[in-house]
Amino acid sequence: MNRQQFANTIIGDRSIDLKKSATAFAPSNIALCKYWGKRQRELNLPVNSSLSISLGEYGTSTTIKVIDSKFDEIFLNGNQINNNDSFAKKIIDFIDLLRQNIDFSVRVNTINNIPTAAGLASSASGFAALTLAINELLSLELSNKELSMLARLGSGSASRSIYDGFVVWNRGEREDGLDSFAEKLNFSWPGLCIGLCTIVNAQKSISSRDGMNRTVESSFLYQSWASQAEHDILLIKDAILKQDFVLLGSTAEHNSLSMHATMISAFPPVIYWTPESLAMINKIHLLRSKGLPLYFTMDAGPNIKLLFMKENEAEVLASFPDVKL
Ligand code: 2P0
Repeated sequence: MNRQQFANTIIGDRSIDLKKSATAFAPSNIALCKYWGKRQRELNLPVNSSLSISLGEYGTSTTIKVIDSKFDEIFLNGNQINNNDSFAKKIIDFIDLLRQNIDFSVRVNTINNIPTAAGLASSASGFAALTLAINELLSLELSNKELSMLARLGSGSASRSIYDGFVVWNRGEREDGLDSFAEKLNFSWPGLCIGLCTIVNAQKSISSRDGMNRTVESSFLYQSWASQAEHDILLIKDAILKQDFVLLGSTAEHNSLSMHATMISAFPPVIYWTPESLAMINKIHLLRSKGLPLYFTMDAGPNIKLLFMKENEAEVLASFPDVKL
């Protein structure tokens, strides 16, 4: 099955009522058990399941408006992007999948309140918000499960940004991808905090997509990564169920470090860390050795996300005054 056939299967024979415009918000998400590697590229089918927490009001707001023009117009944070730019192309390709043979053009306005492409997963919230906005624009009334599968075609991690709270993206087994979707875990953990430490607010040197493909192709550690991820996701679910912060923090940190170790063992290596990232990791470990329950996770970029409990917030802020909560 190709992407168009997959999108058509999800939309099925729903009747389409094209509105003039629609707006949707989707949160960014931070994976506690990471997605790193595809078993099938066309449909963004992952090797391993992943588990994330959504970031509340940090994310993407997307407005999509029908316009009287031959061409789509793509705006990012208020600036028009050339339609030949890879960012605009990905959005237009994605909308093409869902146009359903209706002849219309749109202006897409994407507003991120998180740094784009700095390891804070703006493509996740971006494709999730776009999927939600198109669902509204075409009056499709898709379920969250269906929305997560469509968002997955834009970017794998976008499947998780359809929901708030804790979210699991089940890897699925099927070749057609119809069992690879995200779902919300019905647990809340009000005292759990995520702090964003921006080390570099810049485009990354290698995209997640290229980085993960290279890792799958060339790392001899890749199979161990996949086995560890399937093990870690069970531990993290258990930690959430029991509200066991040390189990959650230690498993998430170990998972992230193992993902980075696997990336570094690709060739050419995929290295997102900078000296500043490593200095911050050392600082976290020093504070932990002195008794502060503080852990971290890192994605495909140099930035660090701190994991801690509300009762330790003052101590964390004293050591990391620039952290964003
Ligand atoms: C994650 N990342 O689970 C992992 C951890 C980055 C590191 O999902 O190729 O942008 O579009 O499916 O979703 C980033 O990868 O990649 C990602 P594609 P995506 O959050």
